[in-house]
Amino acid sequence: MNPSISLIGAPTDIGAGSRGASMGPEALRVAGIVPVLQGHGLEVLDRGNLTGPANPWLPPVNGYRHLDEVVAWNLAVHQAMHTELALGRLPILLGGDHCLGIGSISAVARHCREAGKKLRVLWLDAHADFNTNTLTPSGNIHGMPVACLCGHGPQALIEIGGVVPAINPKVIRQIGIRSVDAGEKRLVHETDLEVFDMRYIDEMGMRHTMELALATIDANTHLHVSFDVDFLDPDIAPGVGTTVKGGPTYREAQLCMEMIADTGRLASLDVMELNPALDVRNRTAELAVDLIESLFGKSTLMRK
Ligand SMILES: [Mn+2]
Repeated sequence: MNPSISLIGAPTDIGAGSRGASMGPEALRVAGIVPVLQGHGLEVLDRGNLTGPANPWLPPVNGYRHLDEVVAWNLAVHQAMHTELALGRLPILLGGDHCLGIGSISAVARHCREAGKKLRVLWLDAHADFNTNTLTPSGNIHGMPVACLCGHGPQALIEIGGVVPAINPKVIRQIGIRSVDAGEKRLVHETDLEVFDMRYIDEMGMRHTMELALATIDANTHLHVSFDVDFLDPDIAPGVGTTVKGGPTYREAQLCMEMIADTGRLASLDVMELNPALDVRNRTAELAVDLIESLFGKSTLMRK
């Protein structure tokens, strides 16, 4: 049965190191996300945009930039995502910077506890996003969401889902990683996070990577994808604030999305860090929508 989709816009760059991800939701709409999904026979409701505090653009305090504002936005995201999941709908969070993954995934985890579902989180990103206030070089909280979800972070963020940690690190699979800070790397190893970095993808290929990342998913699994657009190679996706060269190509990204679609288990999605201020005629938004289309079953291959 086709899922009913709810779009939730979160127009903020409160956790980012450059301004402009606040325009991401509108760029995805302009790129046609609603008609593209409808074209696959999906029912789509655009819930509009959440609201929250403006970006005061201040320096970090105790290793966190804009902590109070980040908490406010994440509480709004948590509530909105959880509401859609409780209605039996498939929410797509239109970011917004990746700090909002805390509110989104804590809501998904809470829903899974309530519904007796197993959770699997795919974190598609150039970065591990596993910093803490003592490890971070910048204080930007969009570099910390995975650590916060695993219980490393300020109380106000780690407890948003009602349980600390919000998720067991074992449910996460990180894919496409190619930029990790030194201290962050240590914590990733200590936590035993399952990371398929670009070296792994280079050596083993995207197909083998995705087979492993999706292994043991069953009919009772809720699959959440947190898609940071900086996952993609900057040659094809320039419209993000934290580009890192050497990411997946167009074909590799398509295969990644198609193999996720093949599981039939995708139940929630974040599309994060798209920054129209850095984009070229909205091409990164159009690429993101193209890949989302594949996530929902468009096959670029000759398949029946
Ligand atoms: Mn990220």
